[in-house]
Amino acid sequence: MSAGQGRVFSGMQSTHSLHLGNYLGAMINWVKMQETHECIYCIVDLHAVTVAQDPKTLQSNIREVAAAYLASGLDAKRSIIFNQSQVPQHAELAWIFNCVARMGWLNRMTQFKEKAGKNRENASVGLFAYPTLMAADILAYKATHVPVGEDQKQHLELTRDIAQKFNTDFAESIADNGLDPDYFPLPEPVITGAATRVMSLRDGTNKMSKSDPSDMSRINMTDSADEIAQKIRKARTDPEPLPDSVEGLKERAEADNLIGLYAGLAGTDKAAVLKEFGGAQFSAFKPALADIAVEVLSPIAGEIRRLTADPSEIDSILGDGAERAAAIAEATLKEVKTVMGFVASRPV
Ligand code: AQP
Repeated sequence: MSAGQGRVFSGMQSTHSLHLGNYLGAMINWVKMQETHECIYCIVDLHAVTVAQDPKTLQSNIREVAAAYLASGLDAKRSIIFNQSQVPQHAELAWIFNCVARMGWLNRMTQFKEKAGKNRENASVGLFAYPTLMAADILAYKATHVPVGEDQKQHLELTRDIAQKFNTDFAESIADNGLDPDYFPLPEPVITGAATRVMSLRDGTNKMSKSDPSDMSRINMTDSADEIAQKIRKARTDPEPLPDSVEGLKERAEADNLIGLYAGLAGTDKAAVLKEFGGAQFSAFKPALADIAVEVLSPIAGEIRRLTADPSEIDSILGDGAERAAAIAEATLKEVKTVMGFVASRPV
C-alpha cells in the first residue's frame, strides 16, 4: 500500500455485472490512484439490497464485481478489496449518520427521486437512506479522496455536510477526547476523464445503467466481441456527420456520448478524437469505436471469466480485505462512540 497523498475509498454496487460507464467513469481512475494513494475498494452489497435482490444472484454478482475489480487492474496486495456486508461498522456508522443528517438534506437527493420514480411510497427506507450509508462507507476510513462518476457528486456533497456537522455538533467532546478537531476529513470527489457520465446507447439523455431493462443500452464488461460490435452498430445516432470541434457536439447527445466513449477508451480527450474523425459519418466511426472497445474490454472479460470459474481465489481475497478494512473501521467506530458518549460496557 502506498501512503502518498491521502486515503482513497470507493465502491460499486453488486446489482448486476459492471458496464462501460462504471469502467470509464470510475474504475480507470481507481486503478491509477493505486500509484499515489492508499486505496480501499469495496463491493457495496448492502447498497445493492436497497432494491429487491435474489440471494443466489446477489452472491454471484458480488463475486463477479470482485472479479471485474481484479481483472481491471486493482491489486489486492496493494489495495484493500472487500465486500461491505463483512464489515458491520459500515451499517453501524450509517445509523449514527442517520441521526446526524437532516430529512431536508436527503429529500433533495436526485438519485432517490430517479430510482424511486412514481412509486416513492413503496420504495425501501434503505433506498432513501442510501447516501448516509455511502457517507459511512467513506468516513469509517476517514478517506480524503473518492473517485466516482459524475452521478455521485451530490452524494459526495452530502457526505461532506455530514462530516462537517458531526465535527461541529461534537466539537467539545472531540476536543475533550484529545482528537483532531477536524475529526472526519471532508472528502474530495475525484471526477475526471473523458467519460465521467456515460449515457445509454439507446437514449443519449439517460445514464448508462446496470438496471436499465434493455441490455442494448449498455456495454457490459463481460460482453463478447460480437455483442460489443452489435450494440455499437445499433447505437442511436443522428444523421449528421461528426463535427470538427467539441463545440459542435452541443445538442448532439448521442454523438457526444460516442465520442466520449472513444476518448475514454483511448485515454485521450474529445478534441483529439474529433481531430481524427471530424467530418466522418457514423458508419465509418462506429467500427473504429467497436474495435477499440473490444481491444480494451476483451482481455478484462477473459480474466473475469477465469476468476469466476473458481470463486476460491476471489473469496480468499475478499476475506483478507475484510480483515484489513475492519481493523481501520473498528478503530473509527470506537472513537465515534466515545465521542458521542456511549458506555463501552462489554469487555474487550
Ligand atoms: N453511466 C455512468 N457513467 C459514468 N460513471 C458511472 N457510474 C455508474 N454509472 C455511470 C459510476 O460507477 C460507480 C459505481 O456505481 P454503482 O454501481 O454504485 O451505482 P450507480 O451509480 O447507481 O450505477 P448504475 O449502473 O446506475 O447501477 P444501478 O442501475 O444498479 O443503480 C460510481 O462511481 C458511479 O458514479
